[in-house]
Amino acid sequence: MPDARRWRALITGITGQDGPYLAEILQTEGVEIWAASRGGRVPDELPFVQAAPAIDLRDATSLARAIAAVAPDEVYHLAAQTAVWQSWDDPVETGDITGLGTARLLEAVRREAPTARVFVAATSEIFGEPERAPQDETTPIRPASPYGAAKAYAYTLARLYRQQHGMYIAVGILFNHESPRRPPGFVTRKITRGAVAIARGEARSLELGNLDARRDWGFAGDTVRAIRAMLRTDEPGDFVVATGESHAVRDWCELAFGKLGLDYRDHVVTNPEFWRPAEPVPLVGDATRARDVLGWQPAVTFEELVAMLVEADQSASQKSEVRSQT
Ligand code: G4F
Repeated sequence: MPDARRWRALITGITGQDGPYLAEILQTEGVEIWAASRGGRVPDELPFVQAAPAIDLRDATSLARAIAAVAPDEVYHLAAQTAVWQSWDDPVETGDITGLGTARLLEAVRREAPTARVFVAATSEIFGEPERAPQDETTPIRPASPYGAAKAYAYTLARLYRQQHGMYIAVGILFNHESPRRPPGFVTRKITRGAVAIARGEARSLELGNLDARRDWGFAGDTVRAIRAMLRTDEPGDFVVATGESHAVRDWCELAFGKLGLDYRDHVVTNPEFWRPAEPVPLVGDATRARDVLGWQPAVTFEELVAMLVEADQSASQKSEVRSQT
């Protein structure tokens, strides 16, 4: 007798930060995991994930082909152009990939797998310049960057598809979430990598933008637990995923350098190239709904998160030293 068909998940964005954490959770649940990426490949660290036909979010046909081939029970749409600063350099591509790409994905699901449950990743950047803090699911959206505008379109469309087509679509309004898998262009990894390099004598200074900019930073592993729970509720909805704590970039510097026995004020310099003005009303989330409906709450504290990234960067640089000596 062949095995009964297992519950099948399709993830877009497996090469990003969140995809691998999500795949690891789904694996523990016995879900059959497929990933659709641009190159049609899966990272080596995820041997239990199968590669779906390659997709390009700018090409509707490729999305329809991948969804028809996998016939998923659930789809996690994580892929996007996610760097806020890059969205100013290429607003058209950001709109095409992050905004219209979500439209193409939803349309492909509607046609090829209309009963599949869908998760769409939105972001605190849809609030942009919010009227109030903290922000929750009822806060008006006021994006302040091409990326925020593209995500606001994706968010709105996901809600419209839920209403108009009766599809099961959950939306996560994700506040900043970090991990050792975070690419180094984002401020958190930039700080921890920079601090480790300075502690090892490999660099003398670290150039940053606005140290007083504030964000609500959580651990990506906690964020994907919420994402997972969203597709396990009877009714799909919108959920803010946040810690509810606001910290400054300066706090990251103080803790990361401090953990290495350094004073950030001796090493961090500001460079206008990286400057973005601080928002008059900070982005900080109220995740009461996620707590009440999903039973979700973050497990990793801010201090633990900074320590986790510093330790990961220390161990990565020790390994690369060993490799270069052998
Ligand atoms: O690390 P960031 O570049 O992340 P940002 O712009 O908040 O966006 C991230 O989180 C969003 C919410 O989840 C996502 F939607 C988005 O896709 C992405 O994952 O910047 C964080 C803060 C900003 O206020 C920025 O002005 O750090 C400040 N900052 C100060 N110096 C810097 C730097 N940011 C970067 N990237 N580099 C700096 O040198």
